[in-house]
Amino acid sequence: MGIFSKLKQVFQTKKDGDRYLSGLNKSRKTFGDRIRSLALSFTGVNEAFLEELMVILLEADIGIHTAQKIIDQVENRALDEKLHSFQQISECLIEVMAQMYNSHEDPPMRKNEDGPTVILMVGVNGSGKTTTTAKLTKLFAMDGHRVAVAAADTFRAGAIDQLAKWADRLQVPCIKGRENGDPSAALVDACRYAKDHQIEYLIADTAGRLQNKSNLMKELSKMQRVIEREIPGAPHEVWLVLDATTGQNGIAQAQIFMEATAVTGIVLTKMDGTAKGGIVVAIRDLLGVPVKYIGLGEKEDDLRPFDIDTYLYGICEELVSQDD
Ligand SMILES: Nc1nc2c(ncn2[C@@H]2O[C@H](COP(=O)(O)OP(=O)(O)OP(=O)(O)O)[C@@H](O)[C@H]2O)c(=O)[nH]1
Ligand SMILES: [Mg+2]
Repeated sequence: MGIFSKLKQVFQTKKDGDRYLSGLNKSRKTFGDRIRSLALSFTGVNEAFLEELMVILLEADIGIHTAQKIIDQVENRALDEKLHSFQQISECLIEVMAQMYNSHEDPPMRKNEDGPTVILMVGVNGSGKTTTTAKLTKLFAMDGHRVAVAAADTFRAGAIDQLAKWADRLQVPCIKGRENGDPSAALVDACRYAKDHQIEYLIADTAGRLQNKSNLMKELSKMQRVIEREIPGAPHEVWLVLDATTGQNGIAQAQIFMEATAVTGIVLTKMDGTAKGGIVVAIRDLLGVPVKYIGLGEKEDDLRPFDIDTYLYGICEELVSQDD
């Protein structure tokens, strides 16, 4: 089965396919739709075609390093496998992107079988940590889990209230830090609460202050230390929240966080607001970290687990359906 048929099949199983399509609308316009329009001038895999392809990849924010790798592979495969038609080449392109993503192993989410599973949310300010904490709470709660949140952003005025309001609305406990207090104290309280109340998932929201690497390292390692002291093995997951609209800049941010702590996954927010959806492939190629969830809007229901097939379908719908 060709990759287009496979993507279509995967997508058909989604109950909420429309949500993916509307959330990925902007990226589809700059990526899939433009690749499709290359069919009009296509005369073969020659320099002119590869140049146009490069421009599209760069405008989708795939980044020069990853884009060049993709182009080289498409060119080599076109030669080796004697691919001539536009349909064959476009399938080859999407397959190369899928393989690039799938070439890293994704361990399943680490879960604590003997108590609360702790997820620490980190990232620069405004990336969407607090909103994503609320959205994750909703997803886990809808799956029937007992969830609590820790408001450990004691730095920004109003941050604790912001999460407390979400928690109220979602009817889950929120363990609050004290404004300007030590975030680690809030985390200790939250871990104790989670243990005493049979909480399955404790999601900890942290401050997103911009700071230098050594301060970031100190702060993150202190938080991790106190959590681990309360719940051995915790935090089980550290998710870096990245704003997709920042494109390649997000990669630089991710690198700083990855040097400061063991990031186990990425949540890519604001995909609905950007044409830079290609960043998913670049993140994976350059950092190797899996994208766990994508944010497709501001509301509590606008978070989706990430899978590469649905994503590729979402950014190339008409291209994938061209043989229908
Ligand atoms: N369109 C869109 N907006 C989002 C998404 N995720 C978050 N936002 C918006 O981004 C803004 C910042 O979100 P927050 O969750 O407060 O970000 P934060 O990382 O907690 O910010 P700080 O606490 O200041 O560090 C808010 O207006 C959110 O509604 C998303 O997936 N799509
Ligand atoms: Mg916040």
